[in-house]
Amino acid sequence: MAGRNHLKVAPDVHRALLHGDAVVALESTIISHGMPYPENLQTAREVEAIVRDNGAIPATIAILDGVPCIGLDDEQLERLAKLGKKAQKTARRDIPHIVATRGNGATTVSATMFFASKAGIHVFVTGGIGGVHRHGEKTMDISSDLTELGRTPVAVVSAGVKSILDIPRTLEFLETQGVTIAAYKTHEFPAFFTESSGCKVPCRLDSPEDCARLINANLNLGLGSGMLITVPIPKDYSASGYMIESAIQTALEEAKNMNVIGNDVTPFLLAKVNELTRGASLAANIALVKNNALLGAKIAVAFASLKR
Ligand code: PSU
Ligand code: MN
Repeated sequence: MAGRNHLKVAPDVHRALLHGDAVVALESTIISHGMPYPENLQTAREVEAIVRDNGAIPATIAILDGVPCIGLDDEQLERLAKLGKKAQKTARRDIPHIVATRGNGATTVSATMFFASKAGIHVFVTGGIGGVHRHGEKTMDISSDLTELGRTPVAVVSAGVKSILDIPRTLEFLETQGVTIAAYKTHEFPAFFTESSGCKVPCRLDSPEDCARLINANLNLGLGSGMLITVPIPKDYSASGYMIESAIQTALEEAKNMNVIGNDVTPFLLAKVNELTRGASLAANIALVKNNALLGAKIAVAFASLKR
């Protein structure tokens, strides 16, 4: 496969792929930019442990010293967590630059999907994906996660997109890109911190086996596009979810009043929401990522057994 020689695949990931065993890809921007140290390192380790405990091999993906790594050992995980925002947030378009300059890149959903696909991994777990920003119809600020989903056959397990984005337009864009969207045990598209966005999803799946069959059909047909499997935030955290949601509304008002625009909007909103909820948003974020990892591992196991 083109590009595969340029990847460094961790020994346990390599072995699993060779034997057709279950593997789950994990992104690294969530570690470097999505959470503060040391919660980021602890969460990354716990997520990997959940994947292992449920029968799959975790492959956290990042570019270290210019080398795209498929699977990180504990030392590399710690290095990335400590680098934090000093690592470059790396989307698809940034990959050649980070590799050519031997930089350290924390991969977003788009770059992680690209590398997972090159390595032959079909299941990928994250917290939330990027989307169409509010006023995206004017600014054209649309995450490359959405176009990657249209062109790369990897299934992304996530809790949907945050309501700081424009969720209906995000779903329209995904439809245009031909991305299959399925919701787990519901017909609602989740809004990250809450289980409901008010938007419906055409396909409902009720078991890891259902998910595995959907992934298998997509691959067998050679559609070439990716899919989004959404999982609502666990019930224990959805109460704080609604509190966080109202903080998001307050933060949006404040951003408007203070004339915060463009790329400054998202960091402003997230910082404000964290402050307003006194850390509840971080706890909810960690809980939903772990919940996604649990399902993702089960899907990868079901998918591997379909292939035997
Ligand atoms: N959404 C979240 N948490 C995250 C991200 C998105 O709820 O950590 C990260 C992911 O790595 C995602 C990226 O791929 O942000 C999207 O960034 P952008 O909007 O710049 O494409
Ligand atoms: Mn953007």
